[in-house]
Amino acid sequence: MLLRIDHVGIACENLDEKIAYYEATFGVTVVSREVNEEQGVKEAMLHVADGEGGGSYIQLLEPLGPDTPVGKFLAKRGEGLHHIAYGVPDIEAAMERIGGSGVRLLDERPRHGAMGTSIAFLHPKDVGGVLTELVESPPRPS
Ligand code: CMX
Ligand code: CO
Repeated sequence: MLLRIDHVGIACENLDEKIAYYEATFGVTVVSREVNEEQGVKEAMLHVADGEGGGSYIQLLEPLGPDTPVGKFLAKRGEGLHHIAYGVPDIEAAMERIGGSGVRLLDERPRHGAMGTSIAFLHPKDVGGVLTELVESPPRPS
């Protein structure tokens, strides 16, 4: 059911500074920068690797304000690992199956994620304390 680790989401105070740090330290490059008002974030995706199921990335997240998921997280816990995101082939099927097992879905239907993806979150309290995101990537050009 899971294709790969699509990305790890990392909360930070200053996106530009954190991008520069990741580029200098790990030699990764930014492949997308977006503002996602619905998620309350300014974000960058840094490419790590490509596999059969698609790419894997580091997602750096700066909150658009204090009253957003990442803003609240920073105030409570400070900078660091915010969520893990798994690639799935069919997000609606995955949500139905995982939701049916009793895990609370934070989204009733898929929302828009970075780079044209569809995303949905699972409640961290039902996943052993780990905020978990499901990601369906758009079809790759053949
Ligand atoms: N990882 C693990 N636990 C988390 C967490 C996280 N990222 N964020 C919150 N929690 C925990 C809190 O520590 C708290 O636990 P305690 O009650 O034991 O202290 C509990 O969950 C409730 O947290 P809260 O601070 O009261 O925050 P809310 O309940 O208002 O919101 C959550 C938490 C997960 C429902 C909310 O952050 C959410 O809906 N997240 C999904 C959307 C999102 O994160 N978008 C940004 C990323 C976008 C992207 O990846 O593209
Ligand atoms: Co994410």
